[in-house]
Amino acid sequence: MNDASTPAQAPARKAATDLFQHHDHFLVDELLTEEHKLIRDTARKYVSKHLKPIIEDAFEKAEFHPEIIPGLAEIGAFGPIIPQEYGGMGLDQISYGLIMQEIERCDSGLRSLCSVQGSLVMYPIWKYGSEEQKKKWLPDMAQGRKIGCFGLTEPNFGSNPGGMVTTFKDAGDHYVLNGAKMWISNAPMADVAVVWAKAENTEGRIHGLLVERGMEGFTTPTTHGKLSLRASPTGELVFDNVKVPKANLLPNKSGLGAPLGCLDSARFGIAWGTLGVAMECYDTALRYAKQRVQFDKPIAAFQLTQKKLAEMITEITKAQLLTWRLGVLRNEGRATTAQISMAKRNNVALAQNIAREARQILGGMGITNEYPIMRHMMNLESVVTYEGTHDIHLLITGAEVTGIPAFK
Ligand code: TGC
Ligand code: FAD
Repeated sequence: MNDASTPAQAPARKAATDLFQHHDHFLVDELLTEEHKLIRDTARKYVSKHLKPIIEDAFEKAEFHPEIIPGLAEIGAFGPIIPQEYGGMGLDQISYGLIMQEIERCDSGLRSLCSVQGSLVMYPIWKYGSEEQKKKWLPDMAQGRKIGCFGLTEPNFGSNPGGMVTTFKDAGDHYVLNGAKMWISNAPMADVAVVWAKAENTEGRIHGLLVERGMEGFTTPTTHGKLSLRASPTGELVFDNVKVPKANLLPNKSGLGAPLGCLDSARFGIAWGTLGVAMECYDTALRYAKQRVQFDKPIAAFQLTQKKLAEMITEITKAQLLTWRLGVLRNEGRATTAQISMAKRNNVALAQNIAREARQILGGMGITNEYPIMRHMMNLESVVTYEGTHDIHLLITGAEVTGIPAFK
């Protein structure tokens, strides 16, 4: 795929690697503080200089490049909202969202790395962990010296995690953990897994356990053959009588609400991230359409191309406002799970639609890795499924507006 050569008459790929142009149709930037803009622009420059040049190769070879980890830590990608006393940056929710927007502008798999590390591992340790657990893990994770993963999904329990069959039992001075998790981002390289399991001695109440690489009976086989999110390592977590020290149980919250609380934070990051994908695909298509000539005119001059572009920027603008408002509500501690669901669902679907239309504008070039669009399309097939599928988020909204949950 890397050998694909650009035909002489097609616009050069340079457009796709330049820094993103602002298409700020409703002056949404004015809603951001100077600090927000600085954080976003720093992330944007890092992504453009260090991530965009390696991503097509990493995706094609299904390889993760560990050398990007220190740079990601430097721009605050790992747990940006974690307080400084634990090594985080103590940023607000909008800053967190903007960093995810810039990273996912490059690739959803790279944003996955950061979502899992920050929202699904550091967040539960910070919110539900003991002081010792926070001190042991958070500073190293903020710097990317330790990588985490989050084990909720099981082979037979995806959308319905409450049915999980992974269990642990009290064995005196430790717990014994048995079961398996599937589809776990970062699993093959993680130093620690936040694992959700039912306690046998409390009628199956769900708890979080910190399971560390090297514990006897704990393995993390890699999942192969993914045609989506190829730059993000995925694996299983297998527990065969793993002895977990009692000090590794997250003591301050239990029940299904504990993992679902982490998902609120990660889904919020996805809402921002997929906005970045939509912006990148729109930007790529707009530049291409202005340069590509057919019937003696740039294709941007044809009404049907303009319809596509006009609809894209309209949807992006609406989503920017929705997502910014959600950030304000989260900063105020007022955002609900249903609001987060609506934003995650809306923004993933709009990114899918925009990517599909953008690919059409690029004609045949749209299917090559000379441009990022087809890769984004493939990635979005994971993003629309993980962290709650498109339909589960619809049902969460439906339950909120009717008061009647329709999941079961
Ligand atoms: P339900 O009865 O609604 O709730 C059970 C208990 O949880 C409480 N709760 C919450 N608490 C805190 N935050 C939230 N967001 C909460 N939502 C619910 C609720 O109050 C209740 O508490 P209690 O005390 O009454 O017991 O639960 P349900 O079993 O009916 O399920 C509802 C449903 C379907 C919405 C939920 O199970 C769900 O969201 N399913 C989707 C599963 C999912 O999103 N999995 C994601 C796995 S992780 C992942 O994909 C990572 S990908 C990362 C990457 O690579 O980027
Ligand atoms: P299912 O739950 O079997 O759903 C299949 C279909 O049935 C979907 O269309 C769904 O919407 C529909 N459906 C299910 N229930 C209902 C209902 N009540 N009403 C109507 N329709 C319904 N999980 C983790 O724990 N940690 C991770 O790090 C992680 N990373 C992932 C990375 C990737 C690349 C992928 C693909 C998944 C990852 N997941 C992770 C798992 C992910 O969260 C699940 O795939 C997701 O929750 C859906 O579960 P499932 O695949 O079992 O699908």
